[in-house]
Amino acid sequence: MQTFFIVAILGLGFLIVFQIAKASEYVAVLRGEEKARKQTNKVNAFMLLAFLIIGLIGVYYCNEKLKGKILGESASDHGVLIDRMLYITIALTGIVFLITQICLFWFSFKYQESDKRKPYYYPHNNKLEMIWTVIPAIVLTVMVGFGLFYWFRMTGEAPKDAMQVEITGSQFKWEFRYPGRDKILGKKYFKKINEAANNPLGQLWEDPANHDDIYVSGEDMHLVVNKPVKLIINAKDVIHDVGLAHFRMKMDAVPGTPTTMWFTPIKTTLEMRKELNDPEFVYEISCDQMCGSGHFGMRGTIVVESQEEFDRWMASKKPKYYYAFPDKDPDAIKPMADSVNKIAQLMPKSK
Ligand SMILES: [Cu+2]
Repeated sequence: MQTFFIVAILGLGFLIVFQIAKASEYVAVLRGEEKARKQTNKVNAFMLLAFLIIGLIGVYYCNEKLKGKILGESASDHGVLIDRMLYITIALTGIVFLITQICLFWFSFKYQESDKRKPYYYPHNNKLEMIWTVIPAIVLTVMVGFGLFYWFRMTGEAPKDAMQVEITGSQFKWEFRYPGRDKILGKKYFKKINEAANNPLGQLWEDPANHDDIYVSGEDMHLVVNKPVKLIINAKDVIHDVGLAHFRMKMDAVPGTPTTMWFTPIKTTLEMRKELNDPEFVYEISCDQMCGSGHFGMRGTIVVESQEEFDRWMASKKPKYYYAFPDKDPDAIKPMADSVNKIAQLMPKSK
């Protein structure tokens, strides 16, 4: 039914345009070609001017309407730089946009065809060509240069004291891994991925660096305020993207090719809640690549907290290794050994 209506509306629209075109053709014949053309020209010139004015009012209106709807101040050090770059770009392109659009439409109106003047033939001016080629080229080069500078900084080597968190995307969830006490993420191999055997990331258990790695999924990622964090980003199936809008960071998660980025969170979750007056506020991870039917639900959350709070949280976690090999877990072995001893003590001593 809907398709029928769309086709019918399109058909009617075509008919109307066709009829108008035909009617104006007859009018032109009746009135005389020349006169009709001049009149159309006048109408066009006026409509161009109207378009400029209505368009500019529209731009202003949209701005007013959407004020305050964008994200607040950035919550990371790199985000501050990104925001500044964005505002400079918007300001520069905004000024150029206004000047060029006003000139385009105003000149079309002002210099419309008139019997009172003859057009001046001005085909070429090298100097002008140079000016409007070289100046934008320089400005754009500087802007791209800044972009590249920040890009290399954010994807480059993280500071020595940075904490590491591995984040792995899959349809449709995020999994996090912390390197544990040794501060080294153990080696992985995708063929070892086995959810049933407590190895969802394919950690190679023969690598001792894996034995203290903490695996977290289905809950918040925890980060420490004012401490640089390097994210090591992976994907298990298709391309995902770690989008951290509050920190103004994002990076693709590509299967088989780990990507990295680093930043320093500068506000804790609690500080943000106070600042935004929103007790429900959480930092979000959104998947920024269309990755399948559940893409919209690939939302992760991040808690930014003090070092003490982070340490407390970390202390409550058990390395994945002990889930895969419970017999190696000291916390599990000790009570077991204790109860064996107790039973042995209670047993009547054989003679
Ligand atoms: Cu995704």
